[in-house]
Amino acid sequence: MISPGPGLAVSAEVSAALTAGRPVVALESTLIAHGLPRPRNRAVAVELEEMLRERGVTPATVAVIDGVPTIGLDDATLSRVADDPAVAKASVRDLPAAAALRRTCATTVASTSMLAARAGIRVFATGGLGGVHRGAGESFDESADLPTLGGTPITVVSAGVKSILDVGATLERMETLGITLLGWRTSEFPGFYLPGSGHRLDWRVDDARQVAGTMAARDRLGLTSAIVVANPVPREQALDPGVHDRVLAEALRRAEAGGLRGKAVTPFLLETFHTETAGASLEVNVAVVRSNVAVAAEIATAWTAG
Ligand code: PSU
Ligand code: MN
Repeated sequence: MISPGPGLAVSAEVSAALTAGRPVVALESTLIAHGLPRPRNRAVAVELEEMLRERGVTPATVAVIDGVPTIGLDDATLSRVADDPAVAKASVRDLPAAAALRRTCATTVASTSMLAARAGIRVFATGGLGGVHRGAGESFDESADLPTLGGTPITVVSAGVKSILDVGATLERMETLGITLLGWRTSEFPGFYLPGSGHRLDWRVDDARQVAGTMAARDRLGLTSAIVVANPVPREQALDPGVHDRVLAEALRRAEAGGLRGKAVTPFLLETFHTETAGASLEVNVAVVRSNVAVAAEIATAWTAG
């Protein structure tokens, strides 16, 4: 029997699926509210949920609605999160204040993982994880996604970490934090907009049953850390590497010149990519998330099949 932790609202649909042991995949809302431009963002949010339903999987989009961490949004709430520019970005540390002040917030990989795990959900699909930013040795800018995943027993499907980050440093931190890292049909860590990052992976899996087996073994060992399944963007849908490198340099220069700090950095870099590539990076970002949702559906199905 699933008993969601207190302080959560779990939709009837998600709650019924969990209780019956049917597959459920969590989806985050920061990607929707702050990672993709309006109005495309709402269409993508709806499409991702439909993709899961077509595969017999219950979608559980997570957000904070009027202060209440909510697992599984109805159409009106999903539209509100996508459409309202006042919706804030909430990591784990923001949840208590958002609850007390009854704010509506989008949840990051960190807060979505923590809330989904608390509701009994085992699999989550996103685009790319947050990680260690370039220049973090000075700025100390490391996403709260990493330490949260170090202590949250969920399986996250992502296309690696966003290439705007220091990928090598992020991999080192994932090692330190005990996050299990599996390459999905690859031995190279993916580069979000690009299929590869040049960094090798220790573990490769080729089907969802191997991931479910890894999850079961993790549980038997009493570990409470996340498993990250790194799924490269399909090669034919990736960004042109030359365009990628040029735009990345420009985006980093603008972030530096603008003195950007804190949680504004990642949305700024992503938006600069979308404008500077005339929407090409946006299409890649959407392709990345679709591909991750498809893999997450397979994993959630394999997990419930036992
Ligand atoms: N993946 C995407 N687009 C996004 C994000 C991930 O394709 O916008 C979001 C996630 O919510 C992730 C956040 O948790 O970016 C990281 O933000 P920060 O670096 O401030 O922790
Ligand atoms: Mn940061």
